[in-house]
Amino acid sequence: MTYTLPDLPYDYTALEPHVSKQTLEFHHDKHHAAYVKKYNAAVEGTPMADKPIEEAIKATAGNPDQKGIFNNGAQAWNHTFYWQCMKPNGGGMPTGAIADKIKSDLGGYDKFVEAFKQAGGTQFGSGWAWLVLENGTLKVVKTLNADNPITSNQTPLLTMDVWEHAYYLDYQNQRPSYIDTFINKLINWDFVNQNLAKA
Ligand code: MN3
Repeated sequence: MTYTLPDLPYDYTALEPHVSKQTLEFHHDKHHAAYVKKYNAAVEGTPMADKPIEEAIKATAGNPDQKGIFNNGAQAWNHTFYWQCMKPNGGGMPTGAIADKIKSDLGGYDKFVEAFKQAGGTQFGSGWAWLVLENGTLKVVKTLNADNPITSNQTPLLTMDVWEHAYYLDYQNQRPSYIDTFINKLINWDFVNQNLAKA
């Protein structure tokens, strides 16, 4: 199954001033596009070529001989998910079912913010911070490089890219500023609520 690079769900300037047009052009058109292209090339002619990308990611996780499929497939999936996790005028307090669940499972919005900042800020090198559902309970986790929680039986609800390419043009080395902005100005809680409803 050829994986297609999705268009951004908003205009390239839609997240300014928090994420610049230049960042989205590089991040989507170069980085994400390259992962998609390499994934499709890596699965071509293998049994993975007929499988949905999620199946290919799960089937190749932890297999050193299939790193090309796993790394590019997971990065292709993660970025498609990440774009939807942001929206113009997003961020701040959640509403709806996720707000109640953050209260009951994580101890409230402030605790979520603390845990999410911690996850994103302490991921050494490249990776991702996530809000996931595990056995019906919310958890904040981080993953290294391309890793994705679906390989640990967790359902992703929200993610934040903390690879330098996600923020360097706009924030240089100030990853904490990018994380604060992501939380306060960008999170698309509607998308998180949709993911929770489907889980
Ligand atoms: Mn990225």
